[in-house]
Parts: sequence; structure tokens; C-alpha cells
Amino acid sequence: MRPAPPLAVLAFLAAGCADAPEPAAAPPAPPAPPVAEAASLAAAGAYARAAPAGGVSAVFFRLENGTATPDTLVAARTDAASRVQVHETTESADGLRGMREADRVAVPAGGAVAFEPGGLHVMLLDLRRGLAEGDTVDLALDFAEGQTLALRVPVRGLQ
Ligand SMILES: [Cu+2]
Repeated sequence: MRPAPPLAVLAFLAAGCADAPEPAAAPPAPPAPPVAEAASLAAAGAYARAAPAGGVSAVFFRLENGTATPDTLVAARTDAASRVQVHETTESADGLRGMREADRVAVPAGGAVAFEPGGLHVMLLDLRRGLAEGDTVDLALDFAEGQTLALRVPVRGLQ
């Protein structure tokens, strides 16, 4: 038969239990920093067309706005060309294609806009250097809400 534990031990255990510190209340979590909306603006699948120095090239991508705020592309910048313009392709009634400058391109909240051959594109005019397959072009896209997307765009040879 086992001897009962001495009372002192029981008292100690009980006291220890009672005195066990409450788990410290977790300090209130600091408010999460606001998620930078730039993180959810993106230009997916960007590429530029190969072209000789002094020529013209175009950059294509899919502009995605993962934020809850509509935004607008207001400018494109690069050092690779003397002039950069956002263009849209037009087609006249008799099927002639042309291009005109699109000052602003709205990208709806949670939406996307395709910049693709035959549609919107970023036109690089008077290239300062030739663009060959394997080169890259640094392109900055400025948005009305204040964000800038900095892209390193690969050059694709003409297909
Ligand atoms: Cu164009």
C-alpha cells in the first residue's frame, strides 16, 4: 500500500497551482501596416519588340489592378527611347489601321487591361540604342493614384 503524500507537498502543489501566473495577456498586435497598393498593381508578361537604334518599338503587357481602387495609367517612361507614348490602335471604316496617343488608360479595381499587338501598347519612338532579343528595357509606368511600376522588360525578336 502506498503511503499518502505528505500534506505539505499537497499544499505546495495547490499553492503552486493557484499562484501560477496567468499567461501574460498578449500585447495588442500593432496595427498591420497598410498593404502597399503597388504590390497589387502589376504588369504581367511584359515584352518589347526588337528594333534598330533610331527605330520604333512597342511594349506589351497585361496591366492588372489587384487593388480595391480604380487606377489610371497616366505616363510611361524609359531611357531607351527619346519619346515614349501610350498608344491605342485604331481602325478606320475601310480597314486602315492607325495609332493614336491614349493619354490615360483606366484600369478598374480588380480588373485588367491588355496591352497587345493590334490594341493598346507603349510606343518607344526614336530608340537610343538597338533592342535585340535578350536585351532588356527599363520601363516605368506612372499611375494617377501615385504608384509607379518599374519594369525590366525583356526584348523579343520579331516573329
Ligand atoms: Cu504605336
